[in-house]
Amino acid sequence: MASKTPIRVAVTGAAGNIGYAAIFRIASGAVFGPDQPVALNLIEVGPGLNALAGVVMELADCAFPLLTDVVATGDLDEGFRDVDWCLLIGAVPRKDGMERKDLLGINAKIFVGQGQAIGRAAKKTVKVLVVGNPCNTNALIALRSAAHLPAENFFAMTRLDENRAKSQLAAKAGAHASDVKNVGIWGNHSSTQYPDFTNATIKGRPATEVITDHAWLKESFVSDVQKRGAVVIKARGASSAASAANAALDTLRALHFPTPAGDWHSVAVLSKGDYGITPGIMFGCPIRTKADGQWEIVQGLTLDAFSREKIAITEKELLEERATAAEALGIKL
Ligand code: NAX
Repeated sequence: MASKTPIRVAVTGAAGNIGYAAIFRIASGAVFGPDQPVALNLIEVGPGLNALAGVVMELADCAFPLLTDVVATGDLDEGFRDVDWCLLIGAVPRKDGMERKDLLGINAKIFVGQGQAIGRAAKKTVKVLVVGNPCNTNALIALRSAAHLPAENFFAMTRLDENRAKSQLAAKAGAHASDVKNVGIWGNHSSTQYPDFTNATIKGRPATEVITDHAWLKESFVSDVQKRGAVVIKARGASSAASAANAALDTLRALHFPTPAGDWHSVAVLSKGDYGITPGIMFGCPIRTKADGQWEIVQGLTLDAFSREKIAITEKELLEERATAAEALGIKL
């Protein structure tokens, strides 16, 4: 057993599809490194608690050298006690006949309770990544509910969209996904998101020089990334799970370790007005993680008229989501 203090990670929805695909990799050391012990606090509700008992048995059966202990619970205060990271995956899915407004209202209440419990029980330095949809607005609710915790430590996941965008640009350019860098996902994790190809690079060259079919970039590429989740659901009969878990782990790693020179990664953070975005919404944008663990929004990017127009659409949607959630909760967000 390595001698470092364990990093304690809480995961809600731990027995669900994404949770199940994520926690074994966290326990194996794939996120925080091969010499960093980890502890898992797994949180479920209802029938998920029965399934969770089996997941805990499987974790034991893996005999992971880095896993120090596992807490499995339905109690939020117990689940978030002294944690360093919260991965909030559990959320109520949209069902047939349910309006988007209803879904926002139901999940809004869940994230108030979780935010409050994180504020009470977690370490004051805790970082929170929200995956459960609508993840941007859920993250805003959690951070507003965890009153005294720094807003800088709350994030919503747009990394799956970034990974999808990189993969599609690489396929078009005949390159590998790892050759594609500087892809920023702006705005909401929804079909209004804007995957910015105008600042992307492929093998160090502007993507707009490598891919000369600009109509493809503006139309097919943007739309395919926006709708990729729906296409996966249609093919698989279930929403993206392994790729979503992988993106969640990529996000944790990207926020834990300094970003390599010249690169950046995408995640939604609380807008303070950078690039003219309305303050007070969780907005996807390109960020860099610094050596001290703090992060900064990448500054000085040129956003052309096309990009500005797309960003305005997703900004409008997030403002509407915030208003709907605030109305459902009867509070100001
Ligand atoms: P599943 O339905 O397989 O699992 C969800 C699990 O969460 C269930 O086990 C359920 O019991 C549990 N749960 C529900 N409410 C809870 C609560 N209040 N506290 C603790 N646990 C709770 O869904 P899964 O496929 O794992 O997806 C989880 C969430 O991720 C959904 O909201 C989904 O929309 C969202 N996604 C977000 C993505 C992103 O990029 N941000 C992409 C993938 C995914 O669509």
